[in-house]
Amino acid sequence: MPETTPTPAALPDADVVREEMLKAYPPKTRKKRAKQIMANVPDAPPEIAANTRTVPGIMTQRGCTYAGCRGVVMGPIYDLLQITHGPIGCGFYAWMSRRNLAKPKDGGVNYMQYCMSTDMQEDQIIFGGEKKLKQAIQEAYDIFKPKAIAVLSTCPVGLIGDDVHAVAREMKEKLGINVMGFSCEGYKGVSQSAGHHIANNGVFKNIIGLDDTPDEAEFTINILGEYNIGGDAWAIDNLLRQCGIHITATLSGDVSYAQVAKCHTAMLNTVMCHRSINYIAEMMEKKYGIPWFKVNFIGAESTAKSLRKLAKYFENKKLIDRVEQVIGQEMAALKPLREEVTARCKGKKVALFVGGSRAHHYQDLFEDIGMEVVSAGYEFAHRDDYEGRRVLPSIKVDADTRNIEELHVEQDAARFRPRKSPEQLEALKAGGFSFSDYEGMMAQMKKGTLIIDDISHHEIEKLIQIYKPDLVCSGIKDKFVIEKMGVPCKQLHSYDYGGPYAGFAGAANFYREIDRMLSTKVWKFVVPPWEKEPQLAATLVHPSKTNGAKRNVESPKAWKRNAPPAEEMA
Ligand code: CFM
Repeated sequence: MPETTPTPAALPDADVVREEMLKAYPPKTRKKRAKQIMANVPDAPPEIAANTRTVPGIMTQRGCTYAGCRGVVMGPIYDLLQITHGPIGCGFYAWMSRRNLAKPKDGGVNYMQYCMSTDMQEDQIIFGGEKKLKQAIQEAYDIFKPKAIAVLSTCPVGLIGDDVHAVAREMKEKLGINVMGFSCEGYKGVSQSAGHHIANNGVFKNIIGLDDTPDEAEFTINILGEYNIGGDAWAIDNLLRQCGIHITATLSGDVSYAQVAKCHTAMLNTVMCHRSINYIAEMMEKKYGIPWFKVNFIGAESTAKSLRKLAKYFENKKLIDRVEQVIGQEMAALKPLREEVTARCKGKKVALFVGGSRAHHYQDLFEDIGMEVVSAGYEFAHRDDYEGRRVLPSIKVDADTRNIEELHVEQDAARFRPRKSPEQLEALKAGGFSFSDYEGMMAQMKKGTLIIDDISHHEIEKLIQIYKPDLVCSGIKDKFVIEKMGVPCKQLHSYDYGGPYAGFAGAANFYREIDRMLSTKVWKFVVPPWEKEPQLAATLVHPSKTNGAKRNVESPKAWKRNAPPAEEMA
């Protein structure tokens, strides 16, 4: 995007909005948040403080390390029996609370329907839980006879020092199946992101490479970082089948243990969610010689782009023609709906605050129907997801990241097999192909849009007052606050029970959904509770200046009155 890209006319000045957001905070919080709220410059993305500790009390959307490991990456491997070692609450919250769907193939079992936990009690917290863990593994084995068992640790496990790895080794020996431990205690990192990394390490060490039998297909790929939320992986699979491309494994969405074990035999790794799985892509490249590149199957235009990239990689005329034919058919079928929805949605404003990749991916879907992204941010992504992978060497390793093991990976003497010759790779690169790269969210967003990392409730409220977006995309923790302010909120984690939204078929679902949400008249009838009832608001005053806390009582509608009018901010 050229430097001269104009700031969209309707956008308030991002720097002014930023000041407005920050001014309510106490000095320390203000200083920290100032590094996480940025006016975007697409050609020279500013450095953003991402993947740092959340300020306590700001009402973050983030989850914990255990959630990232157990819930996100491991959970969807449907026939891997997974036991949460910890009190029952953590296990319960990883039980079908994320909409990752699975249909086991060939009569396979599906353990995702179960919630298995050691249900630690006070006794184990005081005297240790290893004995109970062994019993649980034995019991699970006796009942289910699974191919493999994973043990996922929650906070108390690390605090009391249970050695889940020693227990796993012992039970592996005893039962003769793969038993693996994960030290993914909730506190291990600043968010679920640390859990992704721990899961990637565990899957790479303990599962990938166990079966060297390749799938019999001409073009085999893995989709890394696609979790089949609302059936997205199925939509992608259908599309790729039409083109003649075979998926060896989708990590991790509707995937079996056996598929993961042989995924190193594929000819290519494509990466959807860079944040959660770039580690596996990198490690597989080093060990097995599989190249990877970034794709995005969210949005019709980006799906077409990703398909073309795939066809180009395989350098096969028949495949290239087939892909063009599929794109042509699908785009033509989508056209009437896309035009109809665009006519109503064009120019409407949207803000997205989701996870570590969707806040970026879904911008393409909104672009399909002419909507304008005014602000976006991730919950827990790292600087490379904002600014692009070229900043990787300059990311400081702090105490929190040092906590997580970095695997030392080397070429596999017997199984390293470059999928392309150096000449072929060079020719592809010369043709504009980029391998092992992700340019990040900021390069794609317009100049002067507002980037907010780990957004707080206060900032969301300010954002809505100032930008008056027509739609916000977020998660369950914010959804109802946003909707009580009279703005529709689309959950982009669970999809609000909808989906799939991937591929061309998914794009059609999304266009319809957004059109409905923006066209309904209900939002103007919403009167938020704080307009009906008086609100108490406290102001911090330095103790030397007062004998007690100063208290302001805001009248109804005060929050609205106190907000600067949008025109002033423009
Ligand atoms: Fe990747 Fe995800 Fe996401 Fe993520 Fe997630 Fe998710 Fe997400 Mo919720 S792996 S970073 S930890 S795409 S659960 S399927 S929707 S926050 S944007």
